[in-house]
Amino acid sequence: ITERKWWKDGVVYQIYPASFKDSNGDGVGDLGGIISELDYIRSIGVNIIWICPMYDSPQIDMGYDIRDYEKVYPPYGTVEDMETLISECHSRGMRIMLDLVVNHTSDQHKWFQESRSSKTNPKRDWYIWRPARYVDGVRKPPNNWLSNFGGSVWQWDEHTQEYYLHLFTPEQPDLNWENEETRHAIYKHAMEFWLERGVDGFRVDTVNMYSKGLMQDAPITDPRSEWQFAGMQYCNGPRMHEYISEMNAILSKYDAMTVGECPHTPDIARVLKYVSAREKQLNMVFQFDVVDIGQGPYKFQTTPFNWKLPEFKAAIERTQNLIRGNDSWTTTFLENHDQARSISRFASDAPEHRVASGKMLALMMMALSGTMFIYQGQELGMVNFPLEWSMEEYKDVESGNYYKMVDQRTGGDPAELAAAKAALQHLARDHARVPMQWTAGLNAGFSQVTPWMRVNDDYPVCNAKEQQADKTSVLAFWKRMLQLRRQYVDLFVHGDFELLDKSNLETFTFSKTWRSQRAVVVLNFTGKEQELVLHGEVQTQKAEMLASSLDDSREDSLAAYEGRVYLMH
Ligand code: TEU
Repeated sequence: ITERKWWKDGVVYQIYPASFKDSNGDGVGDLGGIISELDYIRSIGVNIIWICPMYDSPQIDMGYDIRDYEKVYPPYGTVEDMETLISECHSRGMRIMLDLVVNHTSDQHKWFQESRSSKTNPKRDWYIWRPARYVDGVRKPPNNWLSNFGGSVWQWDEHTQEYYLHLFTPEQPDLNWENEETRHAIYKHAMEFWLERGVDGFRVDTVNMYSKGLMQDAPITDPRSEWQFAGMQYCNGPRMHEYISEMNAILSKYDAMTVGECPHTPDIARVLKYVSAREKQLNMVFQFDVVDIGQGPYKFQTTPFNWKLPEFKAAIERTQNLIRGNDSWTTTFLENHDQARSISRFASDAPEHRVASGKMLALMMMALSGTMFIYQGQELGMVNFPLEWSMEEYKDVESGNYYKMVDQRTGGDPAELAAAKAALQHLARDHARVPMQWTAGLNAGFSQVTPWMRVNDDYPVCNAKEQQADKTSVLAFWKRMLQLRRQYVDLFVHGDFELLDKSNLETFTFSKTWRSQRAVVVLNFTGKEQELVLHGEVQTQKAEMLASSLDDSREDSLAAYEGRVYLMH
């Protein structure tokens, strides 16, 4: 029996500072805006907030390029404002997590400025520098790795005539974790500085990328490109667990919660090394099985809705089964700042289905085990912005780079560019980053002035103010679902998951079991009525409906995008 740590039953609300609420009239969200809406957040029924990077940064990758760990990005506020935010959370009985981004820094961080100044600088080894290779007299980087945002992971530095490694943009050089002094500086400045100020935990960015191993060439999966996908090379390197144990020793002194981002790790045994309590590494991880669905090998090289429901179910099953018979823990989430909106991706954002889809997905999440994470606006059923919006509205470096790459590679082929745009409309990170929709008023109540990203067109029909006053809203339904989750915490947060209709293409049925308690969830993932079947042995039991996502549920069939949960007796 595993210990019930405080974070297990937690519901986390993720905040994107730039797009949550602008309190000082500059078109960008800020800490004052977050503080002013803490009561709103608490009213949903969540008890932990996670805020995306609010550190000082040149914002090449929206704050995931940190210039100074101990300073706040001035448009967001100051360290004093952070102290206020922390105490305002605590006085409401809520906890607060920050984003810990320590695989890389900004190229404007003073550590990197020193490191690049000369080959003999004491901080040279704090980053990953390598000499060039020469092939037929032509200068080449040390290997063929493709960066997460396109191009090589190596950037040539004229001044010292070497390459440095950047798994993300060239403005995000990777720190050298092999250097012990570097690691201790990271712990002190990025972790302890904030733990001392009372933060309750961290979402640990790209946690499995610190140890790079031998950095050998990746296999060729895209013959058209010089740079190859290398996630399997740079994730989960040989010293990973040693580094995380070291971090854990500090974090556990503060009883801090950790959730690590763990991409490219299909092997469950490997995931367990991170999340099994006895390993003393991380409390839980985000795996990408569910949110990667429908993405091409290069994310946007795909067509929208090319996947089938059984893939989605299998992905959920994999992350749910992580806790089965283990001392490990898991997470449940469908959205974050790197993902397009879940209604648009997994159900339907057509005006006639948006509300039903949002409620159905809320009901599903309510019943899944693990710590739950909700992304700002998900509680309102916010959806992707439309295809008609021009490329100008996409601000994310990943989206822009991809579109440029297609443009260059195809010589501006209109059909190729249209396909790229369609993929971006479906999958781009920008959809999560448009302003939060507070009211039907000016700029959706986000700001008094024109916001840094355009407000989605649907704010008059999808905003917090109107949903707070409407008992049939997506928001009202989320509140009900979070109450139900608390009421049956053993069953829904800790219970065992079992998939009951593996290959059905229209519905998703699963059961949750905790000792003698059992619930069955049925979800219709189509816009058509479906027959109601409670699969498996549960058919012989008496089913009591605990909730439906529709107000007028029919006895024997599920309406379009309806979800229900039954308690079995
Ligand atoms: O993302 C890391 C990551 O694994 C990426 O592959 C991510 O999936 C990306 O969004 C691809 O679309 C984290 C942050 O969440 C992200 O916002 C940052 O851009 C990135 O690290 C670099 O710090």
